[in-house]
Amino acid sequence: MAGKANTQKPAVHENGAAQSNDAKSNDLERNRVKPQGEALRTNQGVKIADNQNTLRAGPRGPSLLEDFIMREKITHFDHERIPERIVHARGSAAHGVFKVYESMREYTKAAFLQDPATETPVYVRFSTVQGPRGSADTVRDVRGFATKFYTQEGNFDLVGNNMPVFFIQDAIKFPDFVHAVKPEAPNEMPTGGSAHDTFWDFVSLVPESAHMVLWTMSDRAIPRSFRTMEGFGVHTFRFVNAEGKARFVKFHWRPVLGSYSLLWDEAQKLAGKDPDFHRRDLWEAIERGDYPEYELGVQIVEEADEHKFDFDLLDPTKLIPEELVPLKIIGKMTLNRNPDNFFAETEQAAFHPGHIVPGIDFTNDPLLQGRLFSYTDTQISRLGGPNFHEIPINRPVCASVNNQRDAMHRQAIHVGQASYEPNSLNDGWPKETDPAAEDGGFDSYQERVESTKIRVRSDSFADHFSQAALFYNSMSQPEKDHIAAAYLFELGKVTKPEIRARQVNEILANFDAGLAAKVAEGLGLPAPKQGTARLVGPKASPALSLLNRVKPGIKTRKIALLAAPGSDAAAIKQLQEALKGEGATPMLIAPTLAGIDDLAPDATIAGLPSVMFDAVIVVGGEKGAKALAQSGDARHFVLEAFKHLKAIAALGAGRDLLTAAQLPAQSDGVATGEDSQSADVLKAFINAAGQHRVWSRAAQAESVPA
Ligand code: HDE
Repeated sequence: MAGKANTQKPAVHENGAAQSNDAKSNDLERNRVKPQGEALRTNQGVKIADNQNTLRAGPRGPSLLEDFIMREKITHFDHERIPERIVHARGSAAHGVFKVYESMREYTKAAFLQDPATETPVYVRFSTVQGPRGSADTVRDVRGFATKFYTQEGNFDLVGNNMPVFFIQDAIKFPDFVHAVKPEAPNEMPTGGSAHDTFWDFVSLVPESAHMVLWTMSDRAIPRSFRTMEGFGVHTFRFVNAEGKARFVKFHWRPVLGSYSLLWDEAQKLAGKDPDFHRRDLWEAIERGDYPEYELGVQIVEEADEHKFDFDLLDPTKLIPEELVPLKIIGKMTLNRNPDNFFAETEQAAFHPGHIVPGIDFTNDPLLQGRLFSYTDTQISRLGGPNFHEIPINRPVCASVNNQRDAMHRQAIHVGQASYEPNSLNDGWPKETDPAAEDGGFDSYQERVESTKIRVRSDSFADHFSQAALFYNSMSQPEKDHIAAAYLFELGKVTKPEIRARQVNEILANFDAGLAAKVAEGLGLPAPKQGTARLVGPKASPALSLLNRVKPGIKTRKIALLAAPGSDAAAIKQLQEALKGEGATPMLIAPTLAGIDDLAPDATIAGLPSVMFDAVIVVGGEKGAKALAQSGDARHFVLEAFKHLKAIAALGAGRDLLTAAQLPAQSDGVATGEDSQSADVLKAFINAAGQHRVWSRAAQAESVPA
């Protein structure tokens, strides 16, 4: 029996009831422990006199069990680790805010999407999927893009990926898929990658994976930065407005700086040179004040149009081409604060696609339906019980009072006799809230469902290849080349010839004969027969090519100024200023940390090699240039930058380094000039760097060793 509905504003309690926009900050502030001025104490509050020596029987005698200080410290240490996430174990996160550009009232009653003046705190965690917590950032993998919106009506988690589709159509296949992609059981190899037998065995037997595997073989799987990576909610959700009208919705995140990827050679090298490459990039950008920004876009489909497509909106292996349903940009998220403590915030953050608020609802996507079970379940073992919502990073900014009680690690101290409802002992509180009221209670969208209980995949999920063809056809030539190279790399690492052949003949040949033939040739296989799959729908969607996602300018690009003692310090200062003026991050890199006149290099060439930069300028000045030309590291630096299609400038005597590295005399994206302070060279360089890569140099770069 339901109690009397509460039409008042939700009850407010002391733990997390703040209603202001910095509610989350304040909430976290209450839990911040600052050691300044504090005495060292035990967990029971006893001041510690000696933190260096165990209590022992005599200076050379055995340690005593009695030492409660040592025992407490070591016991706590012994339990410092919690289970890492089964998937998405490797990640980093940041705080920020979200604001809608204009009211979305027409489409949804979600409070945080009503008013451009409302600033909603967010916490966003980016991740890889396959590797453990300590694995490298730049592996070929899907990236998680999980956002927790701390709205005034409770938490809304948009737990998405950087690709708009998924490998499987039904949640029951998820453990199989994850077992296949994770390091193999006998030897726990490989770490962080999918280039191994079990992954390709599984996906070659599961044609529904064709589309997503193609995405993971594309440049999307090796992003340049979390800051320049798109995000997608993947599933079709629902928006529901105050009148109860529902529409289908797909969520997208679009980075304001545009989207860019690494090259595979770069990604592999970075995995060794800086396994924290993405983590560091995000952290440093926020510390610098270059706050990452992402626009939220939605594709909205009227209920009446549900069956208008060549695919099923409930099928998570399909995207809605933007040319069919344009993206409506509705707001912006800005990440503006790094966490204080990785474990307390990022590791303990518990995302869940089932965390939704009034105005947003689910669909029957069978993958989403399974996720709705999985995410709470996994937190119970990862975070040690069902009270993980009380961990500061997970707490909503509004009240969360109910009659749930007890369980491991309970923080709230519930006051009063009644922990049930209805009750009279507490005047019936806490009470339900009428959905029709202002700040109404959550009311599930009423969808008519009447059918046979059945274990079956809908026929409307049967087309596995049309959208793979759509994606491949939408790629530019360099992107197509990268895809072929990625299949070759990965399948080349598969030890069982029959698995390689199956992927080529049963999967690739069904969506693109040219790609299949190219990969077959590389693998030494006979050219496959044309696939039998019938391909339907649009042939291409230009919005899918990353080359169409380049935004002009060099804002936040990392640019190496290569110099040595004797380089032209005045020119360096002028370059630093000019590049900073464009919003870029110039860094002075030299063979050693010895000063260049009054300038201190930021790092050595060996410490920050070319793969850590977007572009490079070799500074002028006879003596410095001579030292660079004689340095193997410096020659390698420019060779690699050339090979990785980065913009290069060489000023004055700095040109000698290009000659010493035996780079071609003329090349696209290489600006040179006699003068060590040339405005024209700088302009040409900035133009080239703004393109991110000099694709027209690709053929020339192929012959350059690096
Ligand atoms: Fe997840 N997924 N997933 N997933 N997922 C987890 O939850 C799961 C799926 C995604 O930064 C786990 O807290 C199932 C799709 C992200 O903390 C786990 C299925 C998409 C993150 C889990 C899927 C995702 C996770 C592991 C198929 C994109 C990291 C730890 C039915 C839309 C969130 C955890 C973070 C994490 C289960 C499929 C995205 C085990 C059963 C599709 C971004 O609960």
